[in-house]
Amino acid sequence: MILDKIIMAGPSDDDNDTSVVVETKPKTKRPPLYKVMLLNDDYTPMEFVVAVLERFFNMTHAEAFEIMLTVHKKGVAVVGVFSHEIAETKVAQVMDFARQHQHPLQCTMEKE
Ligand code: TYC
Repeated sequence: MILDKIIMAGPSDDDNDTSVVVETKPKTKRPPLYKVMLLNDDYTPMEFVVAVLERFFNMTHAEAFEIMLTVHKKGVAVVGVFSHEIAETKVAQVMDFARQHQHPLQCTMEKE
């Protein structure tokens, strides 16, 4: 915690000063975080989604398979939480990779 000492001096600085210690919040704000989500569809092969999660989200095969099944059953799942810039990069990488393979897989981001 930062302590700011404010000296309230009288007009003539005649040694009747009043000192007030004011506590101020440190104003270092953490950057906002963004959830990256994968959406289900009826056409993207399960193994392709698993490969995406392994390649771009550094998951093991078992982790990737589990998250893929969650998306398949529930329609959507958070696959990672990142800074705005990293989240944007992940979304672009997934969307490019899906487009290259002509799969309709959708990846989006949303502020946490
Ligand atoms: N529902 C797809 C299928 O049955 C699999 C799938 C899972 C697709 C997750 C997209 O994000 C997804 N082939």
